[in-house]
Amino acid sequence: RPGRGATIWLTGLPGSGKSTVAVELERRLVALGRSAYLLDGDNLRHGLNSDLGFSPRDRAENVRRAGEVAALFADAGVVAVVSLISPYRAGREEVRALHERAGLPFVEVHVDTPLEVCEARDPKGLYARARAGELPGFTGVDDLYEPPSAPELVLRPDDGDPATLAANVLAFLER
Ligand code: GGZ
Repeated sequence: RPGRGATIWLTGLPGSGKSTVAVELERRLVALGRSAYLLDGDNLRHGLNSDLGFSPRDRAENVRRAGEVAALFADAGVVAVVSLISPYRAGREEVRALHERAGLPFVEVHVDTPLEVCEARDPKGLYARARAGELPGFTGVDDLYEPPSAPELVLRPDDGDPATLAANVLAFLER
């Protein structure tokens, strides 16, 4: 095995920038010769999780499956970079416990971009649609986001652009 596997779990509001950081992090890991693989919520919902919507129950199942898959990658020696809103603390804690039971490193990263900033960015226009009532149950508007209570790492927009934030995660991993 070229290196030890791990799961890097990015959680945050829609538009927080977690997917952009995740892409950059995966790219940097591969450039360093590590085997890394990106598991993005939006992509998983086209395949593995195509049967799931956004009810609390479906989100919990979405997080559970992504956690199981990430643990398999980590067990195979791959760094799984997961980008998922994963809004509920309990679900993330279950994924953490799964990794701990298996002796696999789990790094929870809170992409802590304030709601106002996410909403101002609104890269896909989803906040606007949610405010107009066209997207009921949108995280941050009328659905809950529970921030992590003890994440390994917090990334804030003031800390820099996505490339810098990805570099911060790498620096944390190297310690
Ligand atoms: C939140 C939603 C919703 C609702 C569609 N709430 O920015 P995006 O568009 O591309 O990424 C979001 C994605 C969220 O999927 P996740 O699998 O990460 O969510 S969770 O962890 O909560 O299961 C967003 C889009 O799906 N989207 N409707 N109602 N995000």
